[in-house]
Amino acid sequence: MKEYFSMIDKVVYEGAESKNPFSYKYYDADRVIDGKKMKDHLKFAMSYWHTLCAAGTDPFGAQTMDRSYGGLTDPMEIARAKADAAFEFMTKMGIEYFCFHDADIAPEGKDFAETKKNFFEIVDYIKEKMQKTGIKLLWGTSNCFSSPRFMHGAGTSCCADSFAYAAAQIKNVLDAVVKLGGKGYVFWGGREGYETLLNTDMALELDNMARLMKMAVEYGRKIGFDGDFYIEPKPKEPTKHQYDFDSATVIGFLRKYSLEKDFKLNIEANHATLAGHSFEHELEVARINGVFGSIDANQGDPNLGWDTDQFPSNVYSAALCMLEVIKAGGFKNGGLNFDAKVRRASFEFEDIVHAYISGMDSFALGLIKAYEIKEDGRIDEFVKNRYESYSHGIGKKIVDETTSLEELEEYTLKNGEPKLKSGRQEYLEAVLNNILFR
Ligand code: XLS
Ligand code: CA
Ligand code: CA
Repeated sequence: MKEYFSMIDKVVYEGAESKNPFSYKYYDADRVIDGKKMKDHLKFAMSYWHTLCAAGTDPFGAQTMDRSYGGLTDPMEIARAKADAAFEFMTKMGIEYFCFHDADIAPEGKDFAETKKNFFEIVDYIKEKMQKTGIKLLWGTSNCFSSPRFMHGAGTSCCADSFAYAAAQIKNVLDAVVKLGGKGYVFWGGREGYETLLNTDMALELDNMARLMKMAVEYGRKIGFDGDFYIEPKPKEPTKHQYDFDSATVIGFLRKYSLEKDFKLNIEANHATLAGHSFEHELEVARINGVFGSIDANQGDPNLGWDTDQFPSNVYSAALCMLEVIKAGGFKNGGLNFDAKVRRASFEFEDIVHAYISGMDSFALGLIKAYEIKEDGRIDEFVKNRYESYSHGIGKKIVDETTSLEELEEYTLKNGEPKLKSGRQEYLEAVLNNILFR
């Protein structure tokens, strides 16, 4: 079989002192942290689209990367070569999960019947490779945003036929996810939003989106899908107003349509920052509302401000992210999917290897540091003490819901001005740096 990543054999942990570019400096898959192997804390996944399909185009430029897999032209041959390259890459890197859109793995045919045939042919091809390697599917999804047929949206389209087309795609991907033993199905609403209210019935669009999701749950559960459905929030791009703006917005939607039993959130770092939030904010909102599910690990660039989907190298952010994952009790069906692509000028296959090593090492270090933050205890202790006034007296009555506005007025008349304590932000930032850089 043709080799695509011939520059590596097996990438292994060599420790922080190693200068070998093709080694992990921090990711030591079998190292046990808090009773669990690093690889099970992190559950790294490869994104099929960015890794095997993205070719370096941007709004101003043509592709910079050769994705013909040795000059192939037949779309089904390319699809098989992509799968070969994907499994070669994951095996060599020690990545145990992957994620895909239907459109990533197989080409569209002349009609939906042929598209379906192509898709399941490659699903079977992938299944064989999964059985041989032990690599698992983290989640699957449907690309209901690239084709012109979704220019008005998919579940929120004004055109019922587009809605039906999306539903048909979702059905097939759910079948594939079950066939491949996957534990997740993602809804990312790339075109589920609007450009102008002048042509939009927002109420109908949102009701229809929920209808599509309900049908997906009904069908998925019927065919034995026992994993999680996810919504992946994103505020904008490609539509101006995307309905799944951020975690809080999605939670409101899930509750309005009684979908919270089957759905969790897939939080992407770059989408959080586009929404004007920090990554850890989005994760915490999901966690405290019981819908933390999975993560798309990447990072944006504040100087650019769009969805750059860069490989994550910011250890500070990775540590705060992994702290949230630890607080959530770890991943269940979810994991850390590198929804990230190499820069346009990093056009060689070797760059993909460096990108994943950097991303995986950043999150491995993030995990190590997150656990140290927890063990150190100074930050948790500070937070606990900050709210101690709710553990007794009038504070306890507030928390127990045994007081009233009348009693609180009486209390205030008697006690006068509140006695406040400092928030000590600068001290806590110093503690964090002390743990991160010792
Ligand atoms: C795009 C999204 C997309 C989803 C899956 O911005 O991140 O790639 O993760 O459709
Ligand atoms: Ca994503
Ligand atoms: Ca993104």
